[in-house]
Amino acid sequence: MPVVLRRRVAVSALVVALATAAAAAAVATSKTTATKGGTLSATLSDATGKKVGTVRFIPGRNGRYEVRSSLRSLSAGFHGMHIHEVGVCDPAAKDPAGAPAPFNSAGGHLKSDAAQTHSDHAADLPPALVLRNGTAKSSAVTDRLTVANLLDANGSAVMVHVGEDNLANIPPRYHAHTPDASSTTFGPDAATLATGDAGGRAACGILRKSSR
Ligand SMILES: [Cu+2]
Ligand SMILES: [Zn+2]
Repeated sequence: MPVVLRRRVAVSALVVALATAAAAAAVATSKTTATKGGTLSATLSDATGKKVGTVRFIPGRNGRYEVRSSLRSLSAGFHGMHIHEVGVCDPAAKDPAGAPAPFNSAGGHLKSDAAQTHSDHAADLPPALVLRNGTAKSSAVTDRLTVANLLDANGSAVMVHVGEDNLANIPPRYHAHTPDASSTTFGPDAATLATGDAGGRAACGILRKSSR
C-alpha cells in the first residue's frame, strides 16, 4: 500500500475510533444524568399519621437506583410497593365517588412513557414481604427511573399497599366479571393493568432529596 493511502486509512480509522468514543461518552453522560443529585428518600406514614419507615433511592452505576426499604408496623405478608406520580400524601383523600381513600392524592403509578401498563410502569417495585413482627426490609435495583421523572414539577410518592400486587400476572384463561362490557376481556383487565390490584393504600411518603 502506498504511504499516502496507508496514512488515509489510519486517519479514517482514528476518526471512527474518536466518533465511537464520543458516542460512548454521550451514553455514559446521559446515564449519569439519570440519577444526578444523589440519594433520594421518603419517610412513610400510615393513614393515622404514624411513621412506618423509610425508603431510600441510592444512585448506582449506569443510571440505576438501588431502592432500599426499612418498614415496620405493617400487617404480615406481601404488600404491593410502587412510586406514585404525585408527591402528595393526604390521609383524608377521597376517591372520585367521594368515599374515603387515604393517599388517593398521590395519583396512579409513575410512568416514563404514557403507554406503559402494570407491571412495566417505571414505578413498579418488587412487593415488600412483611414479617410476623410487622417489619420488612428489602433492596432492589431498578434501571427504570430518573431523577427528572421522580422529582418533576408535581413530585412523586412511595406507596405501600394494603394488599398483594399480582404484577398483572393473570393468565388468559381468566376473564373479567365486571358489570361493563369488559366481561369479554380475558387476562388482566384495565384495572389490573393500571394497579396490579394491590388494594387500598397503607402507607405513603413524599420522595425528596436526602440530606444525608
Ligand atoms: Cu401503588
Ligand atoms: Zn404499576
